[in-house]
Amino acid sequence: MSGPSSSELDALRKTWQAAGQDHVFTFYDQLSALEQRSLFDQLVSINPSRVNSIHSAALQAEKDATASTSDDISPPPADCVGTVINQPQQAQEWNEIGLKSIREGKAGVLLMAGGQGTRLGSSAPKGCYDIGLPSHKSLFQLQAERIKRLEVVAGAKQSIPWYIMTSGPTRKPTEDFFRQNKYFGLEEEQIIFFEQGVLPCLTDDGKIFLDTPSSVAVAPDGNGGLYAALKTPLSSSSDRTVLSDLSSRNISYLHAYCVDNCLVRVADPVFLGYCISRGSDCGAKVVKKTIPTESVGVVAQRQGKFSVVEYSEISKEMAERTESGGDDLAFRAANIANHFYTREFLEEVANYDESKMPFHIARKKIPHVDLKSKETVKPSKPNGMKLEQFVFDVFPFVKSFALLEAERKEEFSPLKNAPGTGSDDPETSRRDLLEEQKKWLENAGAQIESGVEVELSPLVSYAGEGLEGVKGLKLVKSGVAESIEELKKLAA
Ligand code: UD2
Repeated sequence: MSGPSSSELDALRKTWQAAGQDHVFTFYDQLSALEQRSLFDQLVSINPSRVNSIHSAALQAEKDATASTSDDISPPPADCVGTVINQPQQAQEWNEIGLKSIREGKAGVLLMAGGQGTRLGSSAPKGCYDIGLPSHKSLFQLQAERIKRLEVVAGAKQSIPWYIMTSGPTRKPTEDFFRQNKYFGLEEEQIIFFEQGVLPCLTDDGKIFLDTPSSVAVAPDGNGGLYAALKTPLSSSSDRTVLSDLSSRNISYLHAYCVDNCLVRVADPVFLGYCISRGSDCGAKVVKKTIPTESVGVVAQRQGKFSVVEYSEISKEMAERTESGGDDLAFRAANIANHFYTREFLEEVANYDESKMPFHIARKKIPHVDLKSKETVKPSKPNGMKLEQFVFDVFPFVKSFALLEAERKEEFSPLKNAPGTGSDDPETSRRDLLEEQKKWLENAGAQIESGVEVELSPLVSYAGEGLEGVKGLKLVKSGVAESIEELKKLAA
């Protein structure tokens, strides 16, 4: 591999000097030819003055957020809020509309799986995680099987496309995992991997970190990187993008969700149907905030525009306020990163200037090379920042917003923390999934002996349907059922 010419190198150095970031060349002359090439290529792919602008804008946005007052914030207007809680008839109507969109091949799924899951303490992509179910299925497998089942339930003529957003650190292991597991029974062509961008990690005063003498430390640009990634070629050898693929498949509606929720109803027909019936261009599914002090962001309005408001941004009085005539909190729409989009809306947003949506600062522990000693430093407390866009920061630009309230126990149990933490960890995920399936079986008329643990494959039931055959069964053995016949074998 040939190294860069001296004129190429000079031109690059000048660009980085002009941006005040040329310390990234500190070790350049000591590197092997291969390392020099690799650093050169990485630096060519980064625009240091763009990084400086993003850094200044993010600092400004942080200041503005601190200065903003809670007077600007109001609960979502009642006319855009729907609920499935205790509304089975209504949910059924929306379900039919959603199933029709799936049957007609108009619905697709967008998975945000570019995060690194550092809190979980696993280096593999979060979707590969085994939450300890009897079947040991990974989160990716549960989601794939729900898609497969839904195609059957809807009587779909074509498969539901599944767009999976990865990032530099997660792309290869994610693709390898799917290949090794034969795409969990889905067609290879229905799964489309794409990659979000990365941004350099910065010191508090905006200097780019090196993570080795020959590479800049980078991190994914946040789940809001989704929008720019929609128009990025899927690979270096193709012009195809997510947007062009959506258009060629004639997909009109998308359900987007986070990888780490074991209860997620992928391509949820009820949510799709609700948003479609309202003619909305974007929607959010939320769950009820349990108590006023719960640390979750809520969907609300800021100066009349939809937004996610952090718990720290609303006063105690606002957090405790209830809706007139009821006990429900006025600010209760807890965000679970579960969104609906029309394709037209995504096409519009993907072409926004990047400064239209803010970059947020995440202060983190960033391992790096010390420029003087050349030693690797592994900090024990935050020493710098990652810059991220948030997926919900498009809400202010939505023309017709739809908010759907779902039952937390049925739809949301996120995996955020390491085993044994006691909340949002693998044990709570496992517990909540098995508990939900137990309820489906009991609702269908089965009895489950105390201490017996039955896991139902998503291929048997997507959301409690299709269990007519279990009526009257007394389940006395623990196990995994991949079919109703297997379930019957667990009965007395
Ligand atoms: C997210 C939401 C939060 C709440 C919570 C519920 C955002 C910004 N915050 O918080 O409001 O709904 O989830 O679980 O949406 N991801 C990427 N690329 C990235 C970073 C993250 O694809 O660069 C994905 C990640 O793989 C995951 C999702 O986004 O599927 C949420 O990421 P997270 O766990 O970092 O977000 P969290 O818990 O801070």
